[in-house]
Amino acid sequence: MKKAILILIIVLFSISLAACGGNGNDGNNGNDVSNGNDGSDEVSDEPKVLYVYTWSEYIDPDLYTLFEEETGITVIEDIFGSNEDLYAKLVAGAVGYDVIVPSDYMVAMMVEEGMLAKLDHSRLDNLGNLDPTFTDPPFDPGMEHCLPYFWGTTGIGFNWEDWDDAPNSWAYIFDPELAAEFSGQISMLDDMREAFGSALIYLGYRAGTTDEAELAEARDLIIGIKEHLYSFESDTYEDLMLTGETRLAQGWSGDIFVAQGEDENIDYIIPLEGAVMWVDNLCVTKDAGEDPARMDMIYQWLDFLSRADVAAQNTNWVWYASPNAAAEAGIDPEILNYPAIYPDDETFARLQYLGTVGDATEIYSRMWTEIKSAD
Ligand code: N2P
Repeated sequence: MKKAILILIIVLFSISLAACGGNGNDGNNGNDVSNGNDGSDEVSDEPKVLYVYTWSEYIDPDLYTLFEEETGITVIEDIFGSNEDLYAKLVAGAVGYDVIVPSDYMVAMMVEEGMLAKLDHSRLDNLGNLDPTFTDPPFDPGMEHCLPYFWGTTGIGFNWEDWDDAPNSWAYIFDPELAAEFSGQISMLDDMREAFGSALIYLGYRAGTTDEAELAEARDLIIGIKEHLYSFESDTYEDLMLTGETRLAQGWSGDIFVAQGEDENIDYIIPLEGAVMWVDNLCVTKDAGEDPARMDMIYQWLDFLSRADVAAQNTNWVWYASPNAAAEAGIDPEILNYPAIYPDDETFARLQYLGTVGDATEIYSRMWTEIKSAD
């Protein structure tokens, strides 16, 4: 990872970081996944359970087993499909989740709203493994609340059976004439900020704009191609590509590369117009932070994931780029040298963070509903 480029990333994020604010999200019903731990010091025979709330297929499942063998702690995973789903669930009162995995802009929102616990760095032995470029992010200065987990981009998944040259433009999804060629066989992420982000980039606007007219243009663009979509889908879109039900997908780099492992014709491209990049983070919920017994398990989990061998194994399974510098020696060279995973300078210059949008979240939410309900 070239330093100048990474500094550029941070600067770009800083620019896109607008004032944080509530997003007026209604949320869904609260959920209590409490592990019944009362935080007392009494020795207990109760099984030790850690609850994580994360994205689908975002960890090598063998690592849950290894962690349990080493510590006796069982990890129970619950899945969300977007940062907004995660936020809504917590705001609605869900308690019991220990570690959550929000992206950059959502970390900033959650910090602003006091939803995250602070980390005691003295309890994390492996912090030195992290690439310094990721240890003072603008969305969480000094990693006060979260540790970086993986980073990646949002581009286009495609199947080489359909192409002589790769579909290197968002036009293949957003231009109605081009999209008609794969009518009914295109998926977009069921993710408000990501859907708008790619559409805005195609239109030449900032992925995290707060301008209502620009957002309306992006909304109309998506509504204009909606008839050609198979679905909005974030958790299983790579499976739809594998079964051939979809031929093009707006998607996240690693998910599509994992599908490529099962079908070599599937590939991923960062379009010429540019793309969104994100950093996902391991954060601790406020309620977990108030329980010393839960925090004991959480520090073990965060430190385990930050170990060089564990981070390398994890990257080799998920195919997302790791912020763990010490892991590089153990990462498959094919991944390290893959430009769509570790982009070159020229590609990096075309990437942007979504950034927080403050009160404009309400505009996004309203227009996202309009997109979803359009015929
Ligand atoms: C993994 C999803 C990656 C999360 N399946 C994108 N922020």
